[in-house]
Amino acid sequence: MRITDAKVIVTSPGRNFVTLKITTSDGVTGIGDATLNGRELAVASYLRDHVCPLLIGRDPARIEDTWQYLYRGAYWRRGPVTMTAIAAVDTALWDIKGKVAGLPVYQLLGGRSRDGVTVYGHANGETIPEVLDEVAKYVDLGYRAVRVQCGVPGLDATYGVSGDKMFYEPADARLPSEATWSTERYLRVVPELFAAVRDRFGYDLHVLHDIHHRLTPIEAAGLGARLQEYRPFWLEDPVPAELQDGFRLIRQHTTTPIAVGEVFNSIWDCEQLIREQLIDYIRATVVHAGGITHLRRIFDLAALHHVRTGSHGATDLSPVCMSAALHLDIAVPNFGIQEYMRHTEATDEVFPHGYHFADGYLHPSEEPGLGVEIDERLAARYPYEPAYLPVNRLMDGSMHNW
Ligand code: CS2
Ligand code: MG
Repeated sequence: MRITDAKVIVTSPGRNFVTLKITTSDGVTGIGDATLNGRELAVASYLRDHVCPLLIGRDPARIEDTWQYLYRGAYWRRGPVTMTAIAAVDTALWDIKGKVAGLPVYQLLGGRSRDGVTVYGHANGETIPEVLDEVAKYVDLGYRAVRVQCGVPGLDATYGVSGDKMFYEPADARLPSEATWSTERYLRVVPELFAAVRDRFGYDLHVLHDIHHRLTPIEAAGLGARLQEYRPFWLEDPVPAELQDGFRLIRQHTTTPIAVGEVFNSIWDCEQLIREQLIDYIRATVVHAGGITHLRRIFDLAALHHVRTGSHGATDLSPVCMSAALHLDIAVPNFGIQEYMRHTEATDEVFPHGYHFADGYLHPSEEPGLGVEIDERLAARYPYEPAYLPVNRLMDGSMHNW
């Protein structure tokens, strides 16, 4: 069996997705998510212009060798574009391997370690009462875990709060929209939010919150200590994580669990964080961290250091990524939780898949491979539309982190 075709499909059923489709001489096909929100065409070009030509004629069964060939062969290693492109190839090859073996991919990863993949939904609102009503909807749907995000009085917009409650799409404009940020106002609201959630829903529900890279380590330390009584399941991305040492400062002041890593693209982005147990959950994903092959290495390193998985699962990661993530989630020994921002009906129609939600869990497809396909005819109806993530400025106009 040889790879005979590798093509990139860019489609925008409500938001942009990039998908790699690999076809073999036996007619078996595999797909991989290559979506990088706000920089989609960079990955599409990296694949079309620099990777796909190298795949033709290769043995699709040689997943590890292809991974090493693309990683080492690039010379310029790592980075979100390169690792998202490699991830798409890797994911597509695992899809093919599962189809050829006649097994769902998780069976090739050691089989089930659990009955289902615990997921969390996103409750958000401009005000705390609005958030509480959204939490109630997720509890009614059977979720065991909910992320809570609310508006900050005096700020027009903030991360995680959107008009559409079920489908959060941050890439909201053809040029980056500009939001204003105030750490002081934010730090006043979050403890009130947690107190209200615990007061109404008690302590059996897992409650998560995403700080989205906006604090300094000492600010995050203070917030973690302040929230301790409300037992957050995790505080996510408390600070930008280029400085892995910075998390030592947070750890000195609070036992509130920390999750980080959705923007990471290789094991080296988190090696110190994991080795020194500076975090409790690693959020790296199949689509941005080099695919199933590399993400499994990250998860295995995490397992050695008491760190659990908590993969990113936002709307801008396609159902192809979610399908692949669930095969890892159901198999790894140190699974923590899986983010599950639902996709729109239009997206689900373009990417028919076999995973399903029941009783607070997502269940991977039992079909051979990943259990997801792309309807190319339907995909062609949704041409690419430029869309950028917002940027954040402080009240004085200084650039901050969105
Ligand atoms: C967020 C994402 O889901 C999350 O935890 O951090 O919504 C993130 O903002 C987007 O994936 C960026 O494209
Ligand atoms: Mg996040």
